[in-house]
This record gives sequence, C-alpha cells and structure tokens, in this order.
Amino acid sequence: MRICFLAIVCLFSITVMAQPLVPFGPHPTKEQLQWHEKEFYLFIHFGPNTFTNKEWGEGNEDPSVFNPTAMDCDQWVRVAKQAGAKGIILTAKHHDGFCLWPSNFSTHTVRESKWQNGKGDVVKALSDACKKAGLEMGVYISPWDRNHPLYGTAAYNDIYLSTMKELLSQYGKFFELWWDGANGEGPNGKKQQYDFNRFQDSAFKWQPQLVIFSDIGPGIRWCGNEKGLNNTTNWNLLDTAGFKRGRGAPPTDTLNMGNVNGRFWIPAEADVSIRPGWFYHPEEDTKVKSPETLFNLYLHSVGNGGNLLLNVPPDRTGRINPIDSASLVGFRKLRESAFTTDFFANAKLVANSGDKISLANLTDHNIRTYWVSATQENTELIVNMAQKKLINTVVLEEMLQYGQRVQAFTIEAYDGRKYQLVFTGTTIGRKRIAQFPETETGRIRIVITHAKAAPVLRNIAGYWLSQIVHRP
Ligand code: FUL
Repeated sequence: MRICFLAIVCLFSITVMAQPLVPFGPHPTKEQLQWHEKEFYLFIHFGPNTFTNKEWGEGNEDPSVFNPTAMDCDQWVRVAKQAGAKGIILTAKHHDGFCLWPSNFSTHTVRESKWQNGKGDVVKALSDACKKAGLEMGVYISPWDRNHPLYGTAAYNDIYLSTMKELLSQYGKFFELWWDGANGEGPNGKKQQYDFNRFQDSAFKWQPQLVIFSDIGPGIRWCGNEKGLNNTTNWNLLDTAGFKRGRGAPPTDTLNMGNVNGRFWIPAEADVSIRPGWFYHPEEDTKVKSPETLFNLYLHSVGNGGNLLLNVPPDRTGRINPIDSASLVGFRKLRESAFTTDFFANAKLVANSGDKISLANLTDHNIRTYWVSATQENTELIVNMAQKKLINTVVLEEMLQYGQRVQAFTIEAYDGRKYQLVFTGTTIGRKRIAQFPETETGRIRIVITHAKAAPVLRNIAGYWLSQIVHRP
C-alpha cells in the first residue's frame, strides 16, 4: 500500500516537472519571430520626388522627370549588406501614385518615363539584386494616390487590389508589406474609403508569409513617431478593437508603448530617415546623420525591444550617395565594436530558482537556448565575472516564443560590500540594452521583480560602451 502511494507521488511529481513550457498570452507567429531577428533594415524612398525635390509629389508631375543617370540596385544591396542591414523595403508607389514598375493599372509609371526608354522596372531590378545577394525585400504601396483618376471612388479599391496583386505575384516573396496611414485627397478632390479588410485578405492570399505593417498591424505596428524611437516600456502587444489605420489609429503613446495586456502580438517598428527628408534633396547632403547618431538610434529602437527601419534615399544618379554609405559603414563598425567583448561570457551564474544546468544557456549567445525561472516574482540572477570590469551596459533578451513576460527589473553592481542599484527597467522583450553610469565591479545582480509568468530568458551579456545612450 505504502509503495503504491509512493509510486503515485513520484509519478505525480514527474508529470508536474515534465510540464512542457507553454507560451504565456499572445506570442509571435513564425514570420513575426523571423522579423524580430532582423533588427535593422533599410527603407528606400525613390521616385519623381527625388528629381523634383519634393517630399509629397502632387501626382501631376511629368513622368519624364524620373530619369536616374546611373541606376544601380546592386549598389543599394551592396550598401545594405555592408551596413549589416537584413533587408530593403522599397516605396514601389508613394503618395504621388508613380509606380516604380510598369503597372497595367496606371498611366503614371516607369513605362511613361524616359529612364531606359520606358523599359525599366525598379521593383524587378531590386528584387533580382536582393535574390542574388540573399537579402530580403519588402514593399511600400501607398494606398493614398494623388494621380489615379479613380481615387476617391469605390472603384479605386479594385485598382489598389490589382496593383497589389501585380506586385505580390510577379517579383517573388516579400518579407514585409508597408501600409502608410496617410489618406489625403486625390485628383478629384475626394478622399478614399479604403477597403483594408479586402486588401489584407488578398495580400495574405497572394503571400501568406507577409508581415504587414500599419498603425494596427496585423503583423507589426508603427512606433508612433518618425524619429526611430521605441519606448523604454515596449510591449509587443496591442489592442486594435475600435481603431483604424490613419486618423483612427491608437494614440501615439499607445503605439509607442503597446498595451501591457494587449490582445494581439503586434510589435513596434521604428522608422526614421538618415536625412531630414524621406526623399533625396541635394541641400541635405550636409545633414546626413553621423554613425554616432545612428548608433544612438539603434540603442533607442532595437535596444528597446523593437526593430529599426532606416531610410536611405538614393540620389538622382539612382545610387545611394557616398555620404550616406560612409555613415552606414561607420554605424556598422560602432555596433560591432560595441558588442565584441561580452564580460559575462565566462562568468559563473547563480540563480535563486530554476534549473542550474541550463543557466549556461544565458551566456552562450545562442538564440535557440534559454533558461526558465521557477518563480514569477523576484527572480535573481547573480553574474560572477572572471575579473573585475568597468561596465556600463547590460543586454537582456527574452525568449519571445513563450510570450513577453517581464514587467520590471533592476540591475545592481557589487561594490565589495554591498549591491548598488545601477538600473531600473520595465520591459525586456526581444532585446533590452540597459545602460548606466560606468562602474567597476566583478559581480552583477539582475532581479526580475515583476513578471506576468516565470521569466524565460535566452541571453544576458555585459559590455563597456564608449557611447552612452542619450535622448535624441
Ligand atoms: C509618411 C509618409 O507620408 C512619408 O512621405 C514617408 O513615406 C513616411 C515613411 O511615411 O507617413
């Protein structure tokens, strides 16, 4: 009888212990997870505005103005790769309605331009260049169209669908589809009632793997500003009920922070231009953001758990200007040198809960391995470094497959007698780059004070960065 009771107890505890780890709350799709790993990719604004020096073309520009003299999409791709960007998103159609491919549903396209005697196709050239180089591509297709004669009528929704179909069925797979919220008047002075439900269903029918960007996703959300700044509190979750794209969008601070208990996994993408404008303007050649400014934006976007979409507009030759590419290369160098020497690499880790063996997963820089705490509140991780180090940065990463769990954490540095608080943070998400005044220490304590469920972390790392984040 007693043996039988013991056997039941054993069986019960084995079953409890073997409980598989399950996601807590909303969690990313396979495509969203791949998107999270991209961190940083380029945006390309290119079209008649490049030649007319405008930001928002009227839609009545003569298509012959579009005439790059040395168009070279391979160069764009080379620059992107040199910068360490993981993809390129092209404005296939901006608000002026000009199509960078010879669309059958518009008379305002590359076909009507002088470029390559009307035989050119920028979308094809870029998609060929990306495929050759193994870089992913996305498209921006502006719903607002200041050229199309049917804009402002129900028939335009069919036109938009047809143009989208051309793009999504002729150039291979795109990783992201970008829907801008702008909705102004068309040539007949009317605004359009966009049929986004149909647009969305059709886009997924043509390319099910797409991650769709807009104010309310469904794949990813606008971060609420065009300065490249994600919030330090950044939930990958958003409530979309009652909201629309454009004017009916959630408030910008909600877009920036997400909703702590949001119903859907819709992470933030921070878009910003390397120049003041989105399109190339020669007078802005002196205003290209420096490598340091770009690195600072990286800390504010990727370092706050989102992605960075950095616009680099080709100039009138059809190439990325050398000033911009030099800055991008400098930006890459800063990222690489900042995160080369991880002080936690050979550290001895001690936790107040959870499995001891898998603690090593936290410092192996492997995104597939992770560590699970056994407690929901006050998870303590002590990092005993091999030597004392001057440190000012700790990078933390959650295992997003299991949902976003961490709500608050602190970082303390041991001064030989006691722990001194150096950082207080809220969310972690995909990556949190926590920076604090430099301190010399051999021991760091990370305490996850609040979490929605037992924290699941995949990586922790410690660095000394010569550049400290500052609010731009
Ligand atoms: C905005 C647009 O109106 C700008 O022209 C640009 O394309 C930017 C990325 O989105 O809302």
